[in-house]
Amino acid sequence: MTDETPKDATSLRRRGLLGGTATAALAGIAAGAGGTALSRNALAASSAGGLSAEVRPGDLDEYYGFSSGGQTGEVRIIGLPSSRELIRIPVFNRDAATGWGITNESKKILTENMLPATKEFLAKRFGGQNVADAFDYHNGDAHHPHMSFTDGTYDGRYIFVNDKANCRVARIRCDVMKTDKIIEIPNASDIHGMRPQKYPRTGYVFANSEHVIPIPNDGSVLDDPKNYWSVFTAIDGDKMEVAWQVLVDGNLDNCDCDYQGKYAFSTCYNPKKGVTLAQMTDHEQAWAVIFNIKRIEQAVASGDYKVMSGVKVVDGRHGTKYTRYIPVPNSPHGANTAPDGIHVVFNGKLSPTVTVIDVRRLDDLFDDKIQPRGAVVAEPEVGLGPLHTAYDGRGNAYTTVFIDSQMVKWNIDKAKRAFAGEKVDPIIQKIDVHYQPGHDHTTMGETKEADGKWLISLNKFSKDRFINTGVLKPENDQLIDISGDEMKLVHDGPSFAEPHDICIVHRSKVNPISIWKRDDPMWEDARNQAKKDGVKLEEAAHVIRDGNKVRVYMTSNAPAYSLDKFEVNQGDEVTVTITNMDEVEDLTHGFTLVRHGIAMEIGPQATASVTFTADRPGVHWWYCQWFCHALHMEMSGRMLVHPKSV
Ligand code: CUK
Ligand code: CUA
Repeated sequence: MTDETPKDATSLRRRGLLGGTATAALAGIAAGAGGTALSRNALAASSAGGLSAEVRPGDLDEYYGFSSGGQTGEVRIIGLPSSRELIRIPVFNRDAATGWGITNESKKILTENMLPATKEFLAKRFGGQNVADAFDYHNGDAHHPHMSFTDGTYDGRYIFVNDKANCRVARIRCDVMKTDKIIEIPNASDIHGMRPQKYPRTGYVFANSEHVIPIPNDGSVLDDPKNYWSVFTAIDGDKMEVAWQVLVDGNLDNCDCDYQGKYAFSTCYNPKKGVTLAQMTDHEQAWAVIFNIKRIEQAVASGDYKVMSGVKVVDGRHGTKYTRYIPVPNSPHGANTAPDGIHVVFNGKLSPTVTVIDVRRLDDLFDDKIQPRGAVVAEPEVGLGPLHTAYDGRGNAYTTVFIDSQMVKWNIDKAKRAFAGEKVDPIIQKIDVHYQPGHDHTTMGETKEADGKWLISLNKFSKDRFINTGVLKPENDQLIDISGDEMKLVHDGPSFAEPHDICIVHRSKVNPISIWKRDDPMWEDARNQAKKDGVKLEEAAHVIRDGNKVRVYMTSNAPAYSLDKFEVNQGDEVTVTITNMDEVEDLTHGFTLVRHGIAMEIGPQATASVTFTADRPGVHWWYCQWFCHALHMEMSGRMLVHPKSV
């Protein structure tokens, strides 16, 4: 371990920190709570020049922030710099507003690409007879929303986002801002870090499996962590299928990739594969794992893999030609590629340092011309608890330090010179954030077009920053102006549990439509069924009986549906398909069936459908729940359910 030991003897400092992580963290919170620092920041924001976060009534924001909803399982669109929440996109959650998880179209997306074992498990758990009844998981944990790339910058096609809780990756179509694919990743314990390929395009979506598990996880290996592994997954982002996986030593945390299309990177903690907190942290060093994409693709092409759960898995453990393990101080968290296309930062978390590598040295690393640590070009000490780093495109980096509750601005070039022995301090400025920041993100900062205007700090605690909301407080997403020489905190933005990450995209990159196209694939099944039933969705006012299945087709035109009643028998399986014929922007109708747990959104020119069993004899009103017209309250109809004759 001599020349492989991190040059900076951070282990010593880290030990002090680790010795009482909880205490230190608590102390950090207490320290951050001081009122002086906060008023200082607020003053700084209001006095000097710089950018304004004010977006006046009727004015539009410059950026889209795609913010992960964490354990709410959704993605939110935040307008920046105003920090106004604009809309929520349901992904892994159920959503009462739009009927996500209730409509046939959303259920299909939620369930169609589940692993067979999951379908079986959920069918038993929820007592369903088929997948649609069995439904999906009821929760999700969305951490990392990122836009698809073409040639190193956002291309406005998709947002991809992971579900840590139930091992899924979803794709959101940016033309309509709706989720269109969700896949479940096999051989993984949980899917955490996730980034799209930057170059030449996305392409792959890279996803990390975090906790180590036996593979296959069939009960033949239990408490034998030496036989636990994690996998690095490359998903084909066009097809939304797993392209390949790589078997890895240790827990993979966050990932990123280069601007050349050659390498992907993951932080990797728990190298000894511990399964308790004490074991997971009982070592001084972990790794940044480098994946050689070309070599892995060659392995897949030439057959150097094993098929596990239907997926080609390449062995990328220590000593193989597919990966390199760069020792970094324990236990790294964020992985962030700089917009210069050269530097990648691995954030120390339990070490006060961040480790910077130069991607131009990676060819030599894979050819064994240099030692793994030979790729490291800087390792500045930034503060306690570095988690994530963002960039301004002017050579500066901004690292969140969780325990110190600060945002740290440092210069990459100066950090390199200091690492080379020059007496220079890379730290430019530290400001308090409120409190305990996790991710940070700059405008366009994960692309080659980083514009260095705004930085957002996603803080895990808000404590005293807002009026008291009771036991559960909002998080605090703070907006920082980085356009000048000094960081200036300009806005506090409360958010609900809990955005881990936000992807900030200039509005020129995104161009959603306002009215659906009638041939959209979203309701292809409904279109096909209507065709079989001889019904034109656009002119529908039909009740088709097919055994005990009843298909009800109608249209909506403000303020009426084309049917004001339909009749079915108790026990019938009823499918209601509604096409919104209004062609007016923003004119969404709905369908809420009383006492049936059914509600759905039907956007302009969209078709939506829902299937249920008519089990309650009687008269049941349905109504439109989107306020659409002066006669919106009258927009309703009746379902008559005839009792089963005895
Ligand atoms: S992780 Cu949450 S603060 Cu899931 Cu990106 Cu670092
Ligand atoms: Cu249609 Cu309210």
